Amino acid sequence: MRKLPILITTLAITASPLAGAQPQRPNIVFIFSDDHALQAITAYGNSRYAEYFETPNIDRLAAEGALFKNSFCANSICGPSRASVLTGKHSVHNGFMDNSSRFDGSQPTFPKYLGESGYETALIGKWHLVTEPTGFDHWEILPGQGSYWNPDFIQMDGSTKRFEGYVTDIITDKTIDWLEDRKDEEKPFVLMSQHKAPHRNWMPAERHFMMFDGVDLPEPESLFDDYSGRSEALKTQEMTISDHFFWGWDMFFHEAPPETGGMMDGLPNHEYRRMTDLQKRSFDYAYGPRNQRFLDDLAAGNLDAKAVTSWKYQRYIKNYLRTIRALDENIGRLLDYLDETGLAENTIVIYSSDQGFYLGEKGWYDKRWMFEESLVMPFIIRWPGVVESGIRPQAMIQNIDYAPTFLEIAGLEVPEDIQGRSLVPILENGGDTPDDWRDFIYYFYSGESTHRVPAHDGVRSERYKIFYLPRTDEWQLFDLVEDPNEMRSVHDDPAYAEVFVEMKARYEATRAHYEIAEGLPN
Ligand code: SGN
Ligand code: CA
Repeated sequence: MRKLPILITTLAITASPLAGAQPQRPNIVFIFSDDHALQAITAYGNSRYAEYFETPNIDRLAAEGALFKNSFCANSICGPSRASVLTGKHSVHNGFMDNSSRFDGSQPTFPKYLGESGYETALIGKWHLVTEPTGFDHWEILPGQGSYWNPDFIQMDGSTKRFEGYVTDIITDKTIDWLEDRKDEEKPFVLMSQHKAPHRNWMPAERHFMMFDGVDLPEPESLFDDYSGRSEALKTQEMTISDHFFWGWDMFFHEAPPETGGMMDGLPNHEYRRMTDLQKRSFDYAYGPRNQRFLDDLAAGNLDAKAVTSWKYQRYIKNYLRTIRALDENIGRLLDYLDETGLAENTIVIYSSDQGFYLGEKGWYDKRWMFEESLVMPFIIRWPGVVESGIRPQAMIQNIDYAPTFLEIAGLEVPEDIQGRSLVPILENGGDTPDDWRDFIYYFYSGESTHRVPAHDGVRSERYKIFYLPRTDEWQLFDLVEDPNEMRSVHDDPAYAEVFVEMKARYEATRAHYEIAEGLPN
């Protein structure tokens, strides 16, 4: 495989005494959400929900900047994705392999490099890397996954404070407050505003409880996938809409009815328990009658197993999109603030999310697999005066590219050990892919026990995807042109014999390039 060059910029570090003479380096506002699927962003196109649901503010950012269509994750879960963003490295090299890891905060990260060069650095919202944030002048984070309702925030002195209201609104309030009260207005800043939404358990804001009432949203074609033509492992995961939702936690019932309806018992809606009496009343007013209708139908025997799954899908997708409505509104609020204060002019704004998500495709919710829905990440960037409005770069990028991009934006050298590549050459060049850009992205999932998705790693080119499942010693190969929904692995199809050999070689070469030790993942 062609060696992927590490980009070294020759720009001087502008924290030098000469800095005053140079134009102010741009500020960076990095808006990051949790589990936002591309299928639920209108600007990404082809959303099956487009007739019913739009993301006008994210779309506005996309209209004014660049939207990367081929944007991928290195490891499709929360902590690992965040660790890759901070370090510019694959999981194996930053040490955060899965959500049971602890982030080694002593390692270099892009906020540290930027801070050392004179940026003011702040982080607000979801962190989820277990250890305390390092490299930020200011931080205020949710504990672990955080809560939607009346959330707690860990303060820099180690104490925890509770704030009444809805988490997405509060994170935006805190983001704007930080901008308002910035200590040193002479310094450029990097601000990471990181949302909990739209992560499970998909609790909407009160103002969105009734959204989509009386509407049926479209189902994905593969909602009732039988998993034929692919590894048996697709059958043994635990993330189906049909069997792996909890009555309380996911479906918003107060207690399990006598008939199970294919749902699991045991995890109540502990978000409800956090609500004030008034909030609870409003919640019950909205969900109570709908729940009762379902229970009556179930008891009357009007719903077969398929109909129950369809009902659960509706409950799920509506709540998911409702949480995104609040997210999009708040992104609009932040963009307006940047406009009104004039900050927008010299501020780069990015919208991204830690990985993609299944919205019923293949019968699933959640992520983890190397299949397209969870492999992708939204990446939208607006950079006034540099990025042409509305461009759609085609280069295959990954979250390991964000850190080197921020370094180059700040005029810093990209250290040799960073594995990603700066996107600046793409951004400055109308979105065109440089000739020496990568042809393959690498993906690694360690196979933690949550949801029982087995370990696998692989590579994807523009057309093909191959991954290896070490526990069962199996290969999967997909032709994304002939089979965009990845319904049939062609690893043993004679017509693909050559492609299979070629892709296996690419897999080995890419692993060698990123220095993935033999035996990993296991
Ligand atoms: C929780 C969720 C899972 C989800 C993980 C990881 N379960 O464990 O459904 O896959 O988070 O999500 S829940 O019962 O607690 O809601 S991640 O985005 O943090 O990686
Ligand atoms: Ca996530």
